[in-house]
Amino acid sequence: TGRYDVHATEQKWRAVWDELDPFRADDDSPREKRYALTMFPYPSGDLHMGHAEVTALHDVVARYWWQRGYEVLNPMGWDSFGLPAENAAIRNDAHPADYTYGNIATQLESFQRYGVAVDWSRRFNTSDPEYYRWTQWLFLQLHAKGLAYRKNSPVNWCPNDQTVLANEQVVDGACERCGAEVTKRELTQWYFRTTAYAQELLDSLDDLQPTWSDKVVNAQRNWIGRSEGAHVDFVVEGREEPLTVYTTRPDTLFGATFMVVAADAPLAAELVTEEQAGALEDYLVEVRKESEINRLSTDRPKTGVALGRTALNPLTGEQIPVYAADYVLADYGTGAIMAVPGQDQRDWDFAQAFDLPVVRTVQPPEGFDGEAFTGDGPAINSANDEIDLSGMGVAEAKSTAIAYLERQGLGRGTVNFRLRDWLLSRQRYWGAPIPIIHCPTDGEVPVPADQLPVELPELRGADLKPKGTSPLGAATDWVEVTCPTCGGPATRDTDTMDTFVDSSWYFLRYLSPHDDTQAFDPELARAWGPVDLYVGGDEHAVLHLLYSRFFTKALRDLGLLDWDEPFSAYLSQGKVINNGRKMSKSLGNGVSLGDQLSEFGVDAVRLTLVFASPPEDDIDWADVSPGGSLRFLQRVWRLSGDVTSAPGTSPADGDVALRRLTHRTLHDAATLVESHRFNVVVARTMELVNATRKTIDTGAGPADPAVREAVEAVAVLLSLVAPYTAEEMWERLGHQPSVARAGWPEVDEALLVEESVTAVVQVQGKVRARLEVAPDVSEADLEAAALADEAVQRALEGRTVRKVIVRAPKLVNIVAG
Ligand code: ANZ
Repeated sequence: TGRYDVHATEQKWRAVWDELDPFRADDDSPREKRYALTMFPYPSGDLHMGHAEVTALHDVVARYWWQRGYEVLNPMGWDSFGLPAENAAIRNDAHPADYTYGNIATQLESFQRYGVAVDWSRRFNTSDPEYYRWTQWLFLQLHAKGLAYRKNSPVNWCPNDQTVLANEQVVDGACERCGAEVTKRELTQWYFRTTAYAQELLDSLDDLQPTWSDKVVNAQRNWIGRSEGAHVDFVVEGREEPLTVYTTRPDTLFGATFMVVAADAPLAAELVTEEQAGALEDYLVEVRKESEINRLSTDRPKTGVALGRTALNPLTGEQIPVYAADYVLADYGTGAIMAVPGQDQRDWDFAQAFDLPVVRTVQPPEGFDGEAFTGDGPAINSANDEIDLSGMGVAEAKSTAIAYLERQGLGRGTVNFRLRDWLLSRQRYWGAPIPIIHCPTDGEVPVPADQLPVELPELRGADLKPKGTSPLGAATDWVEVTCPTCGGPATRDTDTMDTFVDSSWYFLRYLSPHDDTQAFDPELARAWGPVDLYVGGDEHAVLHLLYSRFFTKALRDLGLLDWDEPFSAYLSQGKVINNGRKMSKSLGNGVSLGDQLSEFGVDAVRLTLVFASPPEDDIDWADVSPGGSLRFLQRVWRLSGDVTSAPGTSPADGDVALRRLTHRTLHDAATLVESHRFNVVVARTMELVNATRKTIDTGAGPADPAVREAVEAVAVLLSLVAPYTAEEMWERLGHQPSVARAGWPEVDEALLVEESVTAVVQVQGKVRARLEVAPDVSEADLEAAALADEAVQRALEGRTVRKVIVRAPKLVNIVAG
């Protein structure tokens, strides 16, 4: 009867939901709390398929938690500082806020149309002064603890965006954002001391491993990059200070035939002799053009310059030459290495290029015809009068060498991390200003808390053009201030913060988004946090997750938070692709979310995204059928119109087979949602729909109370995935909205039990009967049933039962004599 008008249904329920606000999270609720979070969007245009996917998947869990009786916090806001808005402002002679807030309005409308289960009362934008006031405040807390500091060092520089980049933002030597090749520049910049937490950031990954994907955990592990090795001191001829190197292979010290210093480290300039100074200078010009990845690459010809000095290998007693080269990085380890060409391929290549000796200190296996041998094997050529490593494997030789070096005062065992401090200052406009005042007398002076936020000065259009220094510098009225300490003339810091700072704590702001007395309420953080499930993309596996983890630990140590980790579980969703390729403008294979929604409706698109694959996998839009999803939704909608029993009818006397399937489906769906197998939940719901249709058409009929029970279960199951259709069904079934808060139907355990199993009854070892019994039959009942069976009684005629062995529910063995 009637026709399912998808778009009219959407209109209708949006209005009802606006009124009911079913997903408003109540801080004072007595229910158990759950915090569900998706990575907040960046406002670049309208929503796309990626947003549709992540929110559809995430909604399954948030909505499920509501149905299970939790109080659920599922907030959303906008990560609204950043370069695209600034570039648009330059192009259009506008203000970045125009682009930003225009797109936010568009996206908000689209999210509401999409029916996400969000508490909209908590939304905020990171570019709102009410928000970045607290970003600045948190920066100052870290600054006070020595966790934010300034230093001068070579930094990654994007020549296109004209700003520095954190190491994490350089991908294969290119700017993560625009793809331009990244170069190095010497600059004074702000850093967060992430390295202070390197070990803890690594250790806590063990606890996260079960609820985070291996892929993400491993990416974080590699990024932190812990290695164990030693610092070894080499005496340099004509210099008082030793030249200290970091090595992970102190066992190979006998094979160190030369040394290499990073060409761009101050050390190189300091060590170089007058004769070689010019050569080093020329070489440096070349080096500055190279990206880090290129520099470390093994398959690149080795270049370098002799510094004109030698150092003493403490184990061989040989004087070995010292070079400067670009394959050693200035900011890793000590910026200098002992080169062991026999065991390290880059050193091997350098030795070949510069005609330097190779001494193997590990015996390669027989038949080895490679160059450097990096594997394990017995030590060779590794003995002098005081230490003999001969024959030891790498691990033993390492610890023996370290112990010796420590005894002799020549070195010490150390742990090293690849993780660098987080470079956070940017020379761009559209970010949170760094709340520091530079005073000629008092140095770095924090802006007093009661003067926060330091709001951005009004700049627009061409004012924002990248010029290598921050555009904020041009706002002289804004820059020139009086020092809060001495009252003398001073200047504001003109850099803004990396937008990753904004997103490192946003999950805390949702707890009390309108609080103008504090960044977040520690009580509420205790009540709601940490985030129970975080859903987002793999592209943030390193940057955002690591930075948020750092912030959480730092805030804990500041006494502001009592969690150790921000995200208890992390689900990384796959991408939506098309025809096997990432959607992109240049390939012309983009799929417009708006078009899909207009053609098939919200629910069909959501259902398609959830049903297509396990959430971690990519979805190829060419392989799925939103039309099929829509037809399915029409079928379930018709089911709800077919039910003729009254609401509240007891299902007790209903068709047992259908009842069993309903309860089994509800039971399994719960486990499936909890293990994030959302696509299977949909498949199981489809089975239930088919069985219900059959019961109506060719079985017990539409009046059977089991039919109502089944269709109501379908409505609740679909409320996780297709909220509009579920709501419409619920109304047609005679209920008040909202089905989203109807509650998960109670599962009757008795209906989960398999109907019966066959028990075999033996008398004197011979099978005499087979009984259909309940799977949970007691031993006593099974024995009684066996003894009462006619065939068994016949077999026992004239004998006495001596012993009955019962193995419920499968076997009864009767011994008689
Ligand atoms: C001698 C040696 C012999 C090394 C050998 C390796 C193999 P990870 O594991 O990444 O920490 N190294 C140290 N500082 C460096 C720098 N600033 N730039 C480039 N390379 C550097 O690697 C540590 C190893 O990388 C160190 O151990 C050092 O080379 C090199 F058979 O020392 B090794």
